[in-house]
Amino acid sequence: TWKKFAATEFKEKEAFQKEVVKHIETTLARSLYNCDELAAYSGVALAFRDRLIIDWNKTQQAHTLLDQKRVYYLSLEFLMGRTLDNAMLNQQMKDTAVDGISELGFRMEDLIDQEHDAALGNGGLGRLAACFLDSLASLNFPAWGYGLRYRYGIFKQEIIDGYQVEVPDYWLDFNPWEFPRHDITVDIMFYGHVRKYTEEDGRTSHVWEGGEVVQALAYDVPIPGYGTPTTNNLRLWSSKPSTGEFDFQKFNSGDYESSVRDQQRAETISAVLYPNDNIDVGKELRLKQQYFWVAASLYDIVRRFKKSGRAWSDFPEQVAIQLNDTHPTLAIVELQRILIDKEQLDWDDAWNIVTQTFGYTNHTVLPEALEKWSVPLVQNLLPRHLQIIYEINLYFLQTVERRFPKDRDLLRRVSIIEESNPQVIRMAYLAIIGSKKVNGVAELHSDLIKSTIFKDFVTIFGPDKFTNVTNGVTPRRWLHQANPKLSALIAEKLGGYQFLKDLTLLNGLEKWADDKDFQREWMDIKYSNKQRLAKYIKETTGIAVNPHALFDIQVKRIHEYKRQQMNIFGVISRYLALKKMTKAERAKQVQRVSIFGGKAAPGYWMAKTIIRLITAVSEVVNNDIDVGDLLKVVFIEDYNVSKAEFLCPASDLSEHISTAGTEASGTSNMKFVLNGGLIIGTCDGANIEITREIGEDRIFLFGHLAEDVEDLRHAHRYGKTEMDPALREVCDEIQKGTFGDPGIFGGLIHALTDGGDYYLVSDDFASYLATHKLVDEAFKDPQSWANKCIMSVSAMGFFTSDRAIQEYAENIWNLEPVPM
Ligand code: 26W
Repeated sequence: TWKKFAATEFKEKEAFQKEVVKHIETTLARSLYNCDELAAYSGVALAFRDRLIIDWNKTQQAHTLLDQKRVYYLSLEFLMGRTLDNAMLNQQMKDTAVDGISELGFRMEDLIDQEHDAALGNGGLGRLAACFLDSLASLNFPAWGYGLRYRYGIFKQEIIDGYQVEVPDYWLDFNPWEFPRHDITVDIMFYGHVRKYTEEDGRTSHVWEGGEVVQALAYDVPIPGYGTPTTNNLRLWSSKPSTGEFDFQKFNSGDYESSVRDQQRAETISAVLYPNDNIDVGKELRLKQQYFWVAASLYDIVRRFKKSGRAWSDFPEQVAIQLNDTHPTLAIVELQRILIDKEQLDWDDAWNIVTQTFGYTNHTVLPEALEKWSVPLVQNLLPRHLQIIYEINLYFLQTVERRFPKDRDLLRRVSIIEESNPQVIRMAYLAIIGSKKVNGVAELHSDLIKSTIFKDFVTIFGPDKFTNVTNGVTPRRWLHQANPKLSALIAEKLGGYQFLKDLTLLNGLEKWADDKDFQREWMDIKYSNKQRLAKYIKETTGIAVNPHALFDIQVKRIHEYKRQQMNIFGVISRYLALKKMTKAERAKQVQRVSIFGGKAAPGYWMAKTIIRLITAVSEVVNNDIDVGDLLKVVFIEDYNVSKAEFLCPASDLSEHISTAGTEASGTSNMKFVLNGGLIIGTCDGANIEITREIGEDRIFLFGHLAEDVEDLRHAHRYGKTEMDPALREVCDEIQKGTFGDPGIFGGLIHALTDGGDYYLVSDDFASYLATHKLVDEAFKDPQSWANKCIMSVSAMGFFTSDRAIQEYAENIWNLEPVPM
């Protein structure tokens, strides 16, 4: 009987329309007469959600029955963006839906625009996790993501009087893409104490007890693959008071406030995403978030494994857990605790299982971003975990000492505990020691971690433990969804959309790169994407930009190491040069629009000052009649995934200009090139591999190499450097007050002078400006420019996240796909 009534999916336009109307009238209780765009969006979303659920259930049943190895991707951030468009495209149903919805009187773009971004991440690391989920499902890998269901994602950025102002991002009013699982809860303990006792057989055991208990409630999000029914699961945990904990006694006796306070304290854990990118602040609530999420996830993973009835020694054959940076490193300690304290395994058997299960991905070498937790904090919050960490460290140091006797300094250097005051736990070291494999995210970065921050561990464990998996991006969202016209043009030439599943097929474009008609079609699409952006800029900022001008875009988190300050100094330099020119000279210049976007961490004062300088410069330059259309400067408010989707297709040039050796990989560099833009960049992160793939002639590289950085910094420290003259001129102009009260920008100037110019802006400035000149020259030759763009796209196959996931599956997880 069940089968007879099981849900079926719609395939035709009319069936789709029927589902939409049904949802609007019943699920949403609206009618034809009060159906606005939000209601229509909701109806479409619910109709697609139904289809997704069917595939999701089937996939999960199949994966459970097959009982193959699964991978669990633990990430504190999943920067998913919007879901509807992606769901329609992955199910290859968008055309039907667009048609169907227009007959109902709506435009699909408007409905898509109603959706709130799921912004549960800061930047690169969170978006990478989202691309990986897309690839895992598209390649039919059995995989789950585990994360936190923040009530507030990354703040919304408003620009008021030129300054960044943070506004809370409450995104959960209506979210059709998540399913609360009221039956899946885990009690999580904090604080308390450890009681030691002796078992009957004489062994010592430990119980952790007497702490405060908070409940984790699971919310599941379906993750569809492209062109396959495989639909994986993203499980996000939400915190609430444990049922035993909410004090009805207090409540009934009238002490409402204190009982409500308890509830709020529990809910605070998953309330808000920490808005820091690449900076560790070490707050207790953040540690609570980490343990809460890790403990709930491991409980869930272990529960699932135990249901299969296998022996513990099979655990690493059934389960791979990937740690997205060190944020989930406590999972290593928690699994060891479960195995020894709850499951009564011997330490060594347990530790063997643990170290075969985990993989650790490092995403940054910046020292200020490496997580360290204070020992007293951990002692108080997780007393049993601290004991286990000490023990892991003890056994580790003993083996090191046996292999390298008498090297006391080595022991000090590699100890998980740093002997500072207070002592701190080096989470990266714990992650390395507890994992089977450690990887960086681009070749240069993976080499750098081996030769710098993790050097000693390469000596101890040997080089094979350390590997590289260069990042990638999903071409479904970042080409097909973001740039449907270009995707269609490519499909027309390649005879279909297979390239979306095998991106190396793009190399078939090569033979069209010199074809004049093709170049024109290609550049027409670029132009229409630029027009759309120009319209958006006009509507949101009032600034009129000419879509024929060169669009130069730098969008990413604002950080000194990413050097947005160098970009805006370059813009000022260009402005000063234009001012000095005669009319005739100006007439020969390339028109440019410099576009910036990105959020500054709320407590990162320098980053906020950089934003302030950009807005100040735009104020002056955009209103200078001498300059007119030759130079416009725009700051796009509240850069997020949805905005990236219309910015990437609209660039002629994008900037990836970090100080060499500081940007682990970068992923927007890949998105921009994939959309037919050229890039200016340093020899850093994935820029290097992009150059290798597309060819040196198609990228504007400049600046010093990573290997020079140490010496250059040293020279600055000893006052052996003169500031670059062009940069000097820029600084003088700022200090003259051309861009408003120079006092505001004192910090930026100071960083270049007495501050020692840590990010080497002065050292790279001349080469940066010279390279921009080359860009101008290249842009004056539209045919050669178009050829460069097409040739670049044809060589981008390597940078799909499908390739990255395949490498993880083969070299790290030992994971097989499940064909559906
Ligand atoms: C503890 C504070 C904190 C928060 C976030 C430290 C570090 C992070 C992230 C690891 C920073 C991050 O997002 N790194 C970026 O990861 C991307 C994906 O691998 C890379 O492409 C970027 O180069 C890297 O900056």
